[in-house]
Amino acid sequence: MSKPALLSTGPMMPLMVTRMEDAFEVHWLNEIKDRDAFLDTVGPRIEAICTGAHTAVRTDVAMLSRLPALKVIGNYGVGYDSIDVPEAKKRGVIITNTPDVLNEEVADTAVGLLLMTVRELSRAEVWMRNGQWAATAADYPYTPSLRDRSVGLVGYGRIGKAIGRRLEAFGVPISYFGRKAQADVPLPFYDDLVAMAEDVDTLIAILPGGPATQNLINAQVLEALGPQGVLINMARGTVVDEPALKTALRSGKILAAGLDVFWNEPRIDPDLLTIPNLTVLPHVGSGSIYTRSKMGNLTVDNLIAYKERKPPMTPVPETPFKGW
Ligand code: 8YV
Repeated sequence: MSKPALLSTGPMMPLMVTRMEDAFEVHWLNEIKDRDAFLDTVGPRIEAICTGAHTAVRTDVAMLSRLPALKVIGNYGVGYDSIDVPEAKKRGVIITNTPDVLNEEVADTAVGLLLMTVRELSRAEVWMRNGQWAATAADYPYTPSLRDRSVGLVGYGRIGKAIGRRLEAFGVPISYFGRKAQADVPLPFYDDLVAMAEDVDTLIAILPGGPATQNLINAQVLEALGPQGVLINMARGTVVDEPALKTALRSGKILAAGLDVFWNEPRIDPDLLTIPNLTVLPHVGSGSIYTRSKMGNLTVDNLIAYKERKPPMTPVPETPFKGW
């Protein structure tokens, strides 16, 4: 049986490469010099795409219109904002993602970043490595604390709930922001983000990226969060107005921020790295060997389901499976 043609928009982890090359004729976009010529000649045969936020390639109208035989997109990650969903849907393409398998890992990282930011853990380590402990024989300056804080979760989906469970164990009260209140959730709910930012002093963003949430956390929200305010972003860079955040951090409008995600990853605004009250991580939320293996296998399982004309495990809600 001939192998269907698959386009990978960038490099993937070895276990995915092995399984994909076994089942498909794989073309690696990152290795193709003349993409235009490739899309002209091979594009019409491509039936599957494997993509992920780390490839920084948009599966947009320009790309989709060159792939008339496309049936399935396997997104390595839960967030699929790099894909033009309405266009894929219009073309009858099923999008799959990797929900649930990363919830606990991302929640662990979120709480880690929160503690790093509030208790200045990376700054304290740098201070010690630079010999300042030995030189000064002084305590590292006392830091802000998680004690007496209250957290507003910007997004209360599966990962938001996993973060909430952890914060409960930390004795930190939580509220949540969303479009509508969720049944059986006894927490304070806000559909007005400025109002929630006024009532809490810590925001954790964990909601989908894309046009609907672009710059949701803007100057007004940061102002409402106030001078003791801490912002943690585990979602997508696009949900935070980055220039407004820089101004708020530099002017003391908020106390500190911790970012795992940025505009223009991986070539982020270098000016961000000069801001001392900003803690940064290179988009490592789900980046453990354990969790990435589960995500990688689920991504390929979905693609192979197409090859075998079986139902995909995890199609996204916008493109429900109705047959191949
Ligand atoms: C991955 C993510 O970094 O799941 C997501 O949406 O952002 C991450 O877990 C990314 O998908 C890798 O491409």
